[in-house]
Amino acid sequence: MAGKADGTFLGFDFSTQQIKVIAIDNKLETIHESAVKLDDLKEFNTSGGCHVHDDNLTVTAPTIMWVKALDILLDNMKTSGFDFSRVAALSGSGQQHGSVFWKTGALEILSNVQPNKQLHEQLKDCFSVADSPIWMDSSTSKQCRELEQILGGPQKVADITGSRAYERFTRNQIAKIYQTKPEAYNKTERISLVSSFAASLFIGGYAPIDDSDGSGMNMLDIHSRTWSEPCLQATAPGLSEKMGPVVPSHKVVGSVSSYFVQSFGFSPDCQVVAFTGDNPGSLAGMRLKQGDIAISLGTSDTVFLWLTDPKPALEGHILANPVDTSAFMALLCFKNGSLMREKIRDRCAGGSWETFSQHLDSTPMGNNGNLGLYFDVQEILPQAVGTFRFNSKGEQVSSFSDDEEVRAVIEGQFLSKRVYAAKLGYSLGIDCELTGPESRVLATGGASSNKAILQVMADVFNSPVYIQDVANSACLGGAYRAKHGLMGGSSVPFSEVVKDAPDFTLGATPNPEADQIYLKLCEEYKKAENIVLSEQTIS
Ligand code: ADP
Ligand code: XUL
Repeated sequence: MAGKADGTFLGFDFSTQQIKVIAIDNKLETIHESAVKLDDLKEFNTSGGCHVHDDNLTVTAPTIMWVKALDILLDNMKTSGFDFSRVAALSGSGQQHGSVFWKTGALEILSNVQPNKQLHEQLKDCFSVADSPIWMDSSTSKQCRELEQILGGPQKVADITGSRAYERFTRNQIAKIYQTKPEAYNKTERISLVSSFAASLFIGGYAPIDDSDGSGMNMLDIHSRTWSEPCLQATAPGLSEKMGPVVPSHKVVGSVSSYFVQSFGFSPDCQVVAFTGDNPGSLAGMRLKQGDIAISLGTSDTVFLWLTDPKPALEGHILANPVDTSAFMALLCFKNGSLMREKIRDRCAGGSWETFSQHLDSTPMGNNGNLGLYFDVQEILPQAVGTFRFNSKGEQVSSFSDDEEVRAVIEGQFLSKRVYAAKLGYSLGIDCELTGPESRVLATGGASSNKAILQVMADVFNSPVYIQDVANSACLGGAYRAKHGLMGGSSVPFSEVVKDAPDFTLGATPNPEADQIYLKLCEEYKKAENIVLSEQTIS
C-alpha cells in the first residue's frame, strides 16, 4: 500500500463549462493543472457548455461532447509529457443533477473500447437520450408537484431525500423523460449522473452512483443511503434496474480499463475511486471538518456545512457527506452575491472596492440597528426580490447613508447565511451553543480577498475566518479523495489523508462584543425577512 501511495493522484471535474484536471504528488502538492473549455468544441455549438431551449426552461448538453472533451484533455496531457504511469488512483466530480441515459447494448461497447480510436468516436451511438438534462434546467415543475403530492407534501420529500422537489434534481428529470419520451426511456439500460458517467468512462463499465451526489436526485433516502422505494415507484417503471447500486463516495469502483493503459500509459493497477458532485467535491477540496462552515463569495454565494444531525427543511439541501459515511453536508445557494455587492459599490463607493472597504471600516458592528435585505434578482433564500431597509425601530425606510448602505448589504448577506445555516442544523446557530474554539469559517471566491468583508464575516459568525485560495477546489477534492479511497476509505479518516495539505491563511478574528450584537441581529433579520415575505405574497 505504501508503494502505491507514493504515486500521484488525479482529480477531474466535469463542470458546466469545462472539463478540468489537477494532479497532486504524494505530499499533496499540485504538479499539473489543465482544462478544456466546452465552448471551444465548436461543432457542438454550446454557449457556457450547454443549450438553452426555446422555452427558456429546458437546458441540456450533448453527452458525447463531454467524452470528446476528455479525449482532448488526456491527449493534451500526454503531449505535455505528463507521466500517467505514476498515477496510483484517480477520482473526480461532475456538475450535480445532470443525467446520462445509456442505450441498451452500450455496456458491451463501453467495455470493449479499443486503443486505436478515440473514446468519443466509439461511444457516439451509446446514448438513448443524446442531450443530457443539466442542473440549469427548470422545466420539470409538473413532475416536482407530482412527487410532492404522491409522497405527502414537500416536507415529506425533504425528510426522505434531503431536499423538497427541485426542478433540476434528477428524479424529476427522469420522470419527465419517461412521460415525454417513453420510447427513449424504454431503450435505456442504465442511467448515470454526470459524475458516475465520468467514472464509467475510466473503468470501461458502469460505475455506481455515490451517495453524496445521489442525494441531489430527490430519489435517495439520505438516512439509509439507498434508493427510496416510494420515490422510485413514483417515477417510472423498472427504474431500480436502470439505476444500479449506490456506494459510499470513497469506494474504489474499479481499475482503469485497458484502453487507458494502452493509449496513455496508465498502470493497470491505477484505481478509480467513485466520482461525486462538484459541491461535495469542493467540500473535500476545502478539507471541511465538523464545526466548519465554508462560504464561497463568487458570482453567486454558496455555503457548505458539515452536519452530524441534519434537519431537512424546505430551503437548502442536505446531502450525504462525501468524506465521512456517518455525516452529512448542507448546501445553500444565494443568487444575490457579488453582483449585488458590486451594484452597491458602484452606487455608494464610486466603483472602488477600497472606498467600499473604508465605508465598512468606518461603521460600527450592528450598523446602529440599520438592517437591509438586497435582492436585485429573484433570490432563492428567501424567495424574494427587491430592496428592503429597516431602521433601529424596525420601521421600513427608503434610504440609508452610503456608509450605512454598504454595511447593511454585507451584514444582511452574512446574517441571512447564518440564519439559514442554523435552520438546517448548523450548531453555531442562534439557539445553540458555539461549536467551540475548533470551529472555523473558511472563505473562498472572489470577494474573500477583501479584508473588511472578512471582518464582518468573522463578527457575524463569531468565529475566525480562514482563506482558502484554491480556484479549483472540486478538482483538488477529487485528487484528495482518490488518495483517501486508495488508503482504505472508511478505515482511514479523510482528515488524516489531507493533514499535510498547505495551511489556510487567517483572514480575520471576531471582535469580543460581536456575539452579543449579532445574536440579537439574527432575530431582527428573521423578523425583517418575514415582513419582506409577507409583502411579496401581497404584491
Ligand atoms: P465565479 O467563480 O463565480 O465566477 P469568483 O469567485 O471569481 O466568481 O468571484 C468574482 C467576484 O469577486 C466578482 O464578481 C467581484 O465582484 C468579486 N471581487 C473581486 N475582488 C473583490 C474585492 N476586492 N472585494 C469584493 N469583491 C471582490
Ligand atoms: C447545486 C447546483 C450547482 C451544480 C453545478 O445544487 O445545482 O452548483 O452542481 O455546479
